Amino acid sequence: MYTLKKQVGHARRGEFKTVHGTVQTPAFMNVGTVAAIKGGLSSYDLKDIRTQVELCNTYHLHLRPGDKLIHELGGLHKFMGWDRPILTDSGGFQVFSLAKLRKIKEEGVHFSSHIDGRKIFMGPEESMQIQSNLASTIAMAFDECIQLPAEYDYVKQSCDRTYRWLVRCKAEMDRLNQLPDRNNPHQMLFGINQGGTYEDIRIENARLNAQLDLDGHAIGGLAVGEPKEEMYHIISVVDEYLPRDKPRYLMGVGTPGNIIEGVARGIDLFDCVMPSRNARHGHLFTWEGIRNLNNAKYEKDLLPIDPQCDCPVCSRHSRAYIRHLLRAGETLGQRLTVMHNLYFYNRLLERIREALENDTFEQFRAQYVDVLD
Ligand code: PRF
Ligand code: ZN
Repeated sequence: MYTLKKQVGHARRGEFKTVHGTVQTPAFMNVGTVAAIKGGLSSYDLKDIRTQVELCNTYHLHLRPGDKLIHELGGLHKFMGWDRPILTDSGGFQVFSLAKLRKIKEEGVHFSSHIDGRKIFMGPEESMQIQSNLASTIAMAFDECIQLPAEYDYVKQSCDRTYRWLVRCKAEMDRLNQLPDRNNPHQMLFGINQGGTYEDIRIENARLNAQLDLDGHAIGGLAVGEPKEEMYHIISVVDEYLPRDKPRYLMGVGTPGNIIEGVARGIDLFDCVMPSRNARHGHLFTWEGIRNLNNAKYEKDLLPIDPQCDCPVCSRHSRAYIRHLLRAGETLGQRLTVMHNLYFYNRLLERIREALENDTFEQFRAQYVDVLD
């Protein structure tokens, strides 16, 4: 259940209650695709870096180790040793970005596994069944994430189908939640708005999605190559049509600048691989902008990654040491940089929440939006 605590313009400071605890929003969800954060962070590390929600992937976990196994072992929370909320993405996006030889039909998608080439079928019912076996806190609807640029007619057809899939997802999730053997019989379902960059398709789709009684609404199909102004415009357009009393989630976005602008347009939840992926390549987020630790000038630098950061890494280690670890290919280097970057994102959202509470969001936005983009 979502409670709006304060609104500043379109920006929302809220609270989202789940069976696995309450999420303070706006929030950043940390991506742990295969039930692990890349870089070797454990679930107790995540608590140290103030993570509220972890995101895992239906597609990957279905392929390995298999959702039936996770169900048998008591669900994803028990399996991972993480007791806070988990959101699972539906497989829609991953099937389209990773799997080979896809064939999209009304009933769902036929594809080959990117691991062993095995032929698999996933439709809305299968996606819900897998997510129900995983027993995540929040399941995502099975959708098609359209690659841009795309023709109007294709986008229209695809969105109509994604909506029909959503109706099937809802019916299947309602059925699954009634089964006697579920590890989370209160699993929530979020719908996903699609429509490329066509305003009228986005609006029609958002209107239809809003009429279904869902637990939250995502905006998908953005940050797939369009200019950021176009993305911001679509968020503003869709914002008007989504229910005020449900959380809104912008999928796969983005830079700190994108997140600040998303919040300003009414978004409550975000996720992105950027902080962890960049970290593993030595690109660190700091309150002064991006710092590239591969740069030779850090060879003898005894300062922490970010002197303004109080994460477990910055309070202990120097740029020189971490640069050395990365260059030596030591896994500790990735672990430390990922920890810092995820902490930075979690703190960014905390500072945004504080700014909304203190009526200083516009100053915060002006101060950081360009530095952190
Ligand atoms: N759909 C799903 N997952 C996603 C996306 C989407 O459109 C995106 C788009 N940025 C990221 N992750 N199911
Ligand atoms: Zn730090």
